[in-house]
Amino acid sequence: MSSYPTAFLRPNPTFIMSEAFPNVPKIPYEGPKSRNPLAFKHYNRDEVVAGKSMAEHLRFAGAYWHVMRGELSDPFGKGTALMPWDDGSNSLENAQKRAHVFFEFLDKLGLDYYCFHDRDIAPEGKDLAESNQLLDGVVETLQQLQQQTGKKLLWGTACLFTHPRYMHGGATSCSADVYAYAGAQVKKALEATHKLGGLGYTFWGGREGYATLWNTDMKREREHLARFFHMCVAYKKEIGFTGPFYIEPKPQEPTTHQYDSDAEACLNFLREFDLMEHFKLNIETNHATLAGHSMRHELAVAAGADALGSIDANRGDLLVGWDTDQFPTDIYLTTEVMLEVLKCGGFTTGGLNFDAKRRRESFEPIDLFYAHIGGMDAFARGLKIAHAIREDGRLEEILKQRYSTWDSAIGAKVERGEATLHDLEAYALKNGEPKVQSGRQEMIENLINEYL
Ligand code: XUL
Ligand code: CO
Repeated sequence: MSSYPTAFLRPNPTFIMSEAFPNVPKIPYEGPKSRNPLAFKHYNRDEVVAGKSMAEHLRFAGAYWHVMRGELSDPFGKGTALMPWDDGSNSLENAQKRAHVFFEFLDKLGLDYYCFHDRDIAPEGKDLAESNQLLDGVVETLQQLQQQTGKKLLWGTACLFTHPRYMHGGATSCSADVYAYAGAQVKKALEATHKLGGLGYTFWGGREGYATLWNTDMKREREHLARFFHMCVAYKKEIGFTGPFYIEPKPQEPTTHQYDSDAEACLNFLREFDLMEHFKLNIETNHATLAGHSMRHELAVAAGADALGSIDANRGDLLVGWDTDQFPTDIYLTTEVMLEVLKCGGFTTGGLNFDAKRRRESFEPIDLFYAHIGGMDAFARGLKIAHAIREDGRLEEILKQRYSTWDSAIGAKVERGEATLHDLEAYALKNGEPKVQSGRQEMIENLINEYL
């Protein structure tokens, strides 16, 4: 066991909310005419849209790793972010202080949820036992902060990609010893998530893939990953954690190829290894576009399999080929996302987690607020527009008409699973040359623009 002094593991009993952002008030809703950059123009948390408040629909979460640990480095330069509250040390006290600052941030923005990796909230110790102890210390602080503020954990996860031991992967490592270490780390992260009442638990396999096939036994690695997930399912049941597991697809970066490359690949994996009932997907915009898909495509694939669990809200840059994790500000994008979310009945355990970071040049703490305000307002508009499009009903009617031949005669027979090729032939001979209709794409796009 580690000899970390237990006094440090006790959270501060007096608990005083820090004032890391003294010049930032609680962000108010001031409406579209406001010119105050520290106010919401569209996100009015209690305003009811389609029978639910905006806050209930959108379920915004702050990402601990970006807000508190994002130094804003890029592949060519070191971090620029100013974090005056952070002493830069790996001490437990510093980690606990950060947690207080984070909750001040959540509170001022009115973010109801948050997400973390184990190693964002607590430092890595000299060995696994000490790392676990440090994590316990911060989890206690977070538990207190949640109780005081009513904020909730949307999901937790384990960081199986930063430490050099994971250079070949965690659950797909060529080393069984590393695999065991990864299992131990996930076990602890699951316990932490459960203790904090987490609504879900995410697996993002950043290094679960390969750099080159020359040194990789892909079949074996995928089977190891499936066994890993089955062990996690068993442990989840053992501790009574009832939230869903999410897989977050991404095609590459840092690997050349990640096994969870896109929604279809994830669903195939889950079906192949009999894991479907335990997992949903956490779809991230910039990962979708890196995979060569639109965000809407990935959401539709997940929703089609009844596996749309949660969303990592961000966007990429058309001109930059890596995961830039920018804040979502494009109303067209947020409208498409909210159309898909509303279509499948809204979030249950999931939400919109801002897995997004400021640009390296936006290095002041106040920029954290501008960034999130913009993302929240963009999604509030997306929600309202998506609802208006659905209320209007014209789009739905166009789709209904487009597929109307499936509602009767041979179409209905096929859908009921009662048709054979003999039936199709008999019908086609009698029916003659089929009449085809215009897809009306431009007309539909014009219709959508009426709402923007
Ligand atoms: C990395 C990424 C992660 C996951 C959680 O691209 O999106 O932050 O969301 O591990
Ligand atoms: Co993410």
